[in-house]
Amino acid sequence: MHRVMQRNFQRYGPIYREKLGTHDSVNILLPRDAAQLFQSEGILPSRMSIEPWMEHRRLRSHKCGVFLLNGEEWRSDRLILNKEVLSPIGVRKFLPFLQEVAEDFVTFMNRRIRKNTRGTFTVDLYADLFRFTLESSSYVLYGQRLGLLEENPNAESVEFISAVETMLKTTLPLLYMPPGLLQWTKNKVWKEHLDAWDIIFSHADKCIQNIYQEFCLGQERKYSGIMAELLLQAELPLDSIKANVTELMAGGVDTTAMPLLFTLFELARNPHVQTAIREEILAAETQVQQDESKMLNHVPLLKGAIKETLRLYPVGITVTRYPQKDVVLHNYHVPAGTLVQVGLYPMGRSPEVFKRPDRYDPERWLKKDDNSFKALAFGFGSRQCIGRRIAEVEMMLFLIHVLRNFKIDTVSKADINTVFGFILMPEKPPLLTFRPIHQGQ
Ligand code: O4T
Repeated sequence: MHRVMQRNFQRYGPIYREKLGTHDSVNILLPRDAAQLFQSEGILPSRMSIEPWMEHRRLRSHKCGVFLLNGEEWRSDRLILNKEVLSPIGVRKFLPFLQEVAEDFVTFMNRRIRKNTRGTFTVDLYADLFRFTLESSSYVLYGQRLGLLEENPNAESVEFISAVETMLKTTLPLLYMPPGLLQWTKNKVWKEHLDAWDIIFSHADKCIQNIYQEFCLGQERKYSGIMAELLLQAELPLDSIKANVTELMAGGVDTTAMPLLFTLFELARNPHVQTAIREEILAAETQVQQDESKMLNHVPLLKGAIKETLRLYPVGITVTRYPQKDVVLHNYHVPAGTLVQVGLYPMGRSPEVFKRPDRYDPERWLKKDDNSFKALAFGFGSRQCIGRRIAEVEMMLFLIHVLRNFKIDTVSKADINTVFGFILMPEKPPLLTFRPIHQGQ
């Protein structure tokens, strides 16, 4: 899908119309056209809905979270959630939780390295990164550790991870089915999709239940995650809290694990970039005397590396909008209600937009060049990814701890082939080698 879009832009130019199944869309890739689209949106932006997900919620009479809601319902839930999930106050409260899990990941890696004699460790980090991101998400949301970075993680959480993967993978083939046809198709994919959702919701429900019980017992009042804060504030009804916490929980696994894998791979095959970032981290440490919450504002090159990863490997390959009022894009009149897609993958690799797009060069984000509307992987404006701050802080702290303790190398320097399975993933996960940096070396 992402490569087809890239070919279409190369063939038809920076804007083209397309009909994909029942979806009629206008596709753009230039930052100034994206700016036009986003600057014309109102206070209730709406995205392409995910029909199979809506169908599941209807079938099981589950409430929708902000990802699936639209209009005033979306806005009222979103404004309440923003305070705990996206605001700097919310971030300051949950940051220490992410620090703890990032440190535990280093311990988890060292334990495995000590096991094998050679002192280095070559591993397919795919599964481990999912454990890290699920451990982080559930700690930030429920204030509870799942123990996924211990010797033998509990089976339920492992089942949850594979359910999220299955759900995402089965979403794509169902996405372009005419709505309403889903429930009549006996086909395997729809059944697999439903089963995966049921596992996701039952697991999230269990976590929510025992937080709720603890909460009702009136625990001592220290911050114990986003869910507890939402219960305390009692601005959202319990079933809305459940729906949104389930989206945050399931939505924070693959979407954060993939960019981490791609970043480690790019740093492994660009050792000078890796060294520059490691030096920036060590310098920042002395500046802030180990207070890592301040550190995040002293590592611009690391921030650039994450932007560079999301440029080349955007987790969501498009940002979609239905403009509420007519808009002019690239001198074309686009009537309200048309599905407009910003092709993030083609934009990120377009020489019209980025000089030397093939180079992994975090510095490009630090230059005074005009980078506006070029870093859109988390979307834009009031409807941007609500998990953005959790994901950014989680990735920054993970990379700070990993780069401080290990040199990363990769077996093959060849480009990774990417496939689109509702999120952008590597066709074959790269093998990474971890070499411990003994403190003070
Ligand atoms: C939509 C969301 C939060 C649930 C289960 C989600 C996911 C998931 C997600 C989060 C970005 C994306 C991109 N697709 O551009 C890849 C799983 C909710 N999510 O992965 Cl209940 N951030 C997806 S997008 O269409 C938003």
